[in-house]
Amino acid sequence: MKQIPVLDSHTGGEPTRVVLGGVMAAELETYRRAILCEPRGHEVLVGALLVEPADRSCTAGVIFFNNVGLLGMCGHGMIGVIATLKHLGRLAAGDHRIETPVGIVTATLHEDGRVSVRNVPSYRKARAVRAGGVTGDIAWGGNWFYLVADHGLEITRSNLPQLTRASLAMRDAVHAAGYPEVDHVELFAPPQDPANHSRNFVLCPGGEYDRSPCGTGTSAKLACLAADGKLAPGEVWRQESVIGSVFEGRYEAADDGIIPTITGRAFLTAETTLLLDPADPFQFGIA
Ligand code: PYC
Repeated sequence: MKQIPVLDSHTGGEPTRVVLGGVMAAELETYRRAILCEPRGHEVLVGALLVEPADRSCTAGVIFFNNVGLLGMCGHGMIGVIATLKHLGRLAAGDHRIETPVGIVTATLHEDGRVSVRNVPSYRKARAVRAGGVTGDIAWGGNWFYLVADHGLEITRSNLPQLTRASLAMRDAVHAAGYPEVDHVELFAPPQDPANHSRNFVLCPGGEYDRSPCGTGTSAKLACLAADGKLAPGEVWRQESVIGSVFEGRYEAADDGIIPTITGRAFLTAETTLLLDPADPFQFGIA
């Protein structure tokens, strides 16, 4: 049987499964669903394959993936990767450069276990794009987002089916409006906790919702706030998720955009070895 050792964690409720061996980057597409999907996982899982970095100044390289393909960057996932590497004794508190397919990020492991991710440069590509009866911005934060505030929906757990349906329709509409690169939709509402600035619902590429406030989504939000002059460099933005977990974000000004830093915390949940039996008709997952 093929064996794939993994370590699971969650960051603000959103799970990450770090692949520690058994799969090389060139084989990832063959094993992607086996690692993430049923019967060994579930559609919400984000995978992180550790690879040798091309840039030797980096501690590690990471390829993020989900139930439908690869992700450019993943904020909650990067926080999970750093917590995992700390658990394994492979890194200590301090700054660590980590290579991703969309650029190098710097992850700082704090003494108290929190992790800050200085993300790739982020920017707003288009403002006030009308699609599917709503208006929103298109922004890059390591993945592509359509960010919408005028949706008229309650961002609550009891409203998740409606939020998911509406966001899927908005994504189709924004593709038809000329932005086929958008694979995440982010809806905003006032926070439930007055200590925070905003609450969001984030639709992920495979149709699942992000339990965390989404690190790349919060980066895209910071880029829009900066472009509108609504948040100053260094000022803290507390983004609350649909389940109430929080990321803290701030940014530095950069040419044509910003460099966001997102802070959160991950907790380990399982250490296991996945087994793929050649006799199992579902050895590669239920697609
Ligand atoms: O935290 O960037 C993120 C993320 C992307 C998809 C799920 N989480």
